[in-house]
Parts: sequence; structure tokens; C-alpha cells
Amino acid sequence: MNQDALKKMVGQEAVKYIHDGMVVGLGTGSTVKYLVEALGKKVKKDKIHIVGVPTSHRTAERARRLGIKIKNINDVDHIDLTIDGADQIDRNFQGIKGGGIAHLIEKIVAINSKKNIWIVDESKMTKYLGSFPLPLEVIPYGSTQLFRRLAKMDFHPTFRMNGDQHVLTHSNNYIIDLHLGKIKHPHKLSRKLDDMTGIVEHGLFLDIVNMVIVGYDNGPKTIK
Ligand code: ABF
Repeated sequence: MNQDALKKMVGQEAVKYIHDGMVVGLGTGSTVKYLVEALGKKVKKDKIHIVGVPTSHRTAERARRLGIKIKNINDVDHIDLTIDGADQIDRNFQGIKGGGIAHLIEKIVAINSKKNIWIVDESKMTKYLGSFPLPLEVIPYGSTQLFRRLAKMDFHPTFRMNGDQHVLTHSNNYIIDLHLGKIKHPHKLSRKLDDMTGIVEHGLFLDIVNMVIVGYDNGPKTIK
């Protein structure tokens, strides 16, 4: 099966965990696209009442178009379940997210959710995090000096650019990607980045996910 078919598989599998009356965090990315489409069909067919809390404009628009009621996180009392994609997941179920520049909003929604499920194709599973660049959302003011500091730490930073323009996040911040190769101690790195002024949020999602649904050729596998 190609990667897109595996993404569709897990997106459709995950909708089984969404029930009438739930407030559901809706992630961002190409795998979650299939979840939102399956959820739209389930809402119509089973006439269930769901409130979706989107993690990006893209997801919000797609959900609205499919008849899913959308609310801002500040307008809900709690989030029962968040389903999102991921860029990499290691054997301890730690993750890298943010390839889609939405990791700050995704992390805010995730840490305010009672349960988190990640849906990925098998290519995202890895022994160590790091071969996927680690995104940092950074404040534009002083980002040049921050970039130099990260380079001196041998974090191999690059600005996320679109031509000669900085890619801007939902909050109009910049993205710096760290090309680390292998992250052996993600918690130690997380603490180091949390202490650096100018970094709004990094894409290490540690001790957050409760369940991972992985797409394999012989079917979806629910782990953890
Ligand atoms: C999102 O899922 C982002 O954090 C991440 O970049 C993206 C990757 O997933 P996909 O391969 O489904 O686009 O949550």
C-alpha cells in the first residue's frame, strides 16, 4: 500500500474512538485530513453531536465544510479527545510534531485534552527521534541572534523559508528547524530549549500521547 492509503486507513480507524457529545481536538496534516472526512460522514450518518476544536485554519475550514461544529479552545469547558498526526514517534512514544508549522497550537490543544491519539503511517515510527528536523516556533525579534546561539550549540539550525520570505505561523512567528540527526535524550533537550529566550515552543511532544494507531500493509495497529 502507498503512504496515502496507509494514512487513509488510520484516519478512518481513528473515527471509531469519537462518540456522540464529545469535544474533539482536530489535528493538522495530511493524515488528519482523512479523519476529518470520516468524522464528517459519521456526523451526517449517525446524527451525532460533536464539537471540533481545530489546530489550524486548514483543519477548521475542512471540518466546517463537512458540517462539523467548530469552537475555539477558549469557548469549551474541556476536550475529551484529540486526534492528530505526527512527524516521528520513537519506541517510548515520544514524538516530533510541527512539520506543518502548527505545533504550538497543537501542543496547547493536546495538553488540554483528556486523551490524545496520534495517527500515522508506518514510516513515522523510528528508534530515535531527530532524523526529522525539530521545529521551533520563535519570536521574530532577535531571531538572528537566537539562530547564531543555536548554531554555536551544534544544533544545525535553518530558518523555514518560502523563497526569500520567512514562513509565518498562526501567531505570525518564525520557524527554525534543528537538524539534529539523532536525539538520544529528548527530555534533556526539551529542558534546554525551554530555557532559551525567544523560543515560543518546540516540536518535542513528550509524555503526551495515550494511544498510537499505525498504518501497516496488513492493517491498522493500535499500540500503547
Ligand atoms: C501534524 O501532523 C503536524 O504536527 C505534523 O507535521 C503533521 C504530519 O503528519 P502528516 O504526515 O499526516 O501530514 O500534526
